Amino acid sequence: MKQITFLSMAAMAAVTSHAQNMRPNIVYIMTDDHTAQMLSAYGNSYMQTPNLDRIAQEGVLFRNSFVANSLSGPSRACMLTGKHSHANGFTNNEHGIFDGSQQTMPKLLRNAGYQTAMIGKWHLVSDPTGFDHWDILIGQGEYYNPTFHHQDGTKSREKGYCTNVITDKAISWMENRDKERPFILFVHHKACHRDWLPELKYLREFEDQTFEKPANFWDNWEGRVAAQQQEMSIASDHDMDLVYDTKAYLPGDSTRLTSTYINYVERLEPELRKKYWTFYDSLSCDFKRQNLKGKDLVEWKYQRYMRDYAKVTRSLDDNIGRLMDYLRENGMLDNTLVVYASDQGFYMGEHGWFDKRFMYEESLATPLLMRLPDGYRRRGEITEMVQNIDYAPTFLEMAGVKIPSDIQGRSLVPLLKGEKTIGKWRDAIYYHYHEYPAEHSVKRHYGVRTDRYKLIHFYNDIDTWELFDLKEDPTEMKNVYDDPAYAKVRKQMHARLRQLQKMYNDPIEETLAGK
Ligand code: SGN
Ligand code: CA
Repeated sequence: MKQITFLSMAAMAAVTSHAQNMRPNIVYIMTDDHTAQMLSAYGNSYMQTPNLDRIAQEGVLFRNSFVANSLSGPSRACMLTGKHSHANGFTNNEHGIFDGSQQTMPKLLRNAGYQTAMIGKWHLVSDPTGFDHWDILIGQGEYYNPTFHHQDGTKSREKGYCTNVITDKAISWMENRDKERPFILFVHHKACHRDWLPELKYLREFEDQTFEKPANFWDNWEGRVAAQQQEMSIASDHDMDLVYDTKAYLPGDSTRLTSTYINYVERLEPELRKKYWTFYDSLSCDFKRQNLKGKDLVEWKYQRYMRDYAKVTRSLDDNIGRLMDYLRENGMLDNTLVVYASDQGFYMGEHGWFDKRFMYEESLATPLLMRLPDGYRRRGEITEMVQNIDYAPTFLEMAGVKIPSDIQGRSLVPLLKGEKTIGKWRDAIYYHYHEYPAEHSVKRHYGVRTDRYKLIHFYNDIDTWELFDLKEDPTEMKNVYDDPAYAKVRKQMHARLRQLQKMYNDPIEETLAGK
């Protein structure tokens, strides 16, 4: 009898260790401000991204992938906690300090035996918690020879282009990890954030390309009061700065040489710096000579913006390839979930804008691609609505860790296994943006999006509602909130919004109503 017990325990131990060995590694790659319009797997892209596309070809592409709050720090906090901003406490970049003592997904994975590492842009102000290893950029970080804040408290300037340096660090950490245990590695790039400083080998890339402006570039924001008051317009020199953003300066002008922009470039070694200035000096001279005005000037700014963003994204795609090659060559792909996401989407001229923040489609969305480990059979496009609060429960479930009941996101595992979800998946997502007053002047707002409609309330020093019919008006040019034909939809969407605010425990609408 005793022997049987002994045997069954041994067998159990074997099963457990087998199950443990099957726990996938997770490589979570997140970029900054990379948008689906600049990722060819999404179609209609302004540029080719072959390495990113390969992840989608071999895995899955989420067609309806959204964030809960379209801004860096808040988005990262949602991802780490699986909770909306009001619940994790980090609502905005300006005043937020992430409470690192709270429950996070990396902490739960670490408790379950995972090795945890965070490399690159962190942007949550307090030091990272829950990681065996971290090595982060300070704030937004720098493109050239970026300074890193190391786990031992020291800081040092690392040689190279930021996207390459982050990839090098990620690979080196994987090389030196404990190969007996699963891991989760967060690789957080600075690319493609403003002010789009290219890797020097790509300075001339895309220079022959003319990008076609989106059809709603000259949007006058009629019927959308908050949109009229933003400060993220490409046409406006106040919003998109000629020197900082589009690098049009008077070469040798010393007043220009004191700007933040110059300081970023001065980080380069003298030889590379010379190469940089030679290129942009010549562009600037050409710009002055043309003496552009009105729409011609805006067109010039648009092309500069698109070209530099594309250059930065080109280096990013190269580095995705490099990281994937490492996983492939080391035989890790069968047992690794690779996730590619951005902290939010971005405007590439839609509505005349750059930046993000609004609950309109381009910045509510984020690219989301996954290459799946063995045992997850779904391939191709997934159309269910997913959100960045879903990543935490997904990783926990895949790692065999119980999902705590206070996590607000939903595990994507049923979708990744190819299970039928008809009638079982969410039919609406909730969004809440809090950072106002702040740069780019986007009013505070919250809202609900279903597969067909979107209702948004802008509040604080404004009180306006917007309703869009995404089928009839996919580019959100026509606010139908006051259109009698939509009275019923409006009522239904209000009810759905109240339900979601209740479900997620965000009392904002009641607070505003003075209840
Ligand atoms: C910086 C940028 C803004 C950007 C915010 C937030 N200005 O402040 O354009 O909206 O970051 O971006 S810059 O002059 O510093 O480039 S986020 O992605 O980090 O949330
Ligand atoms: Ca961002």
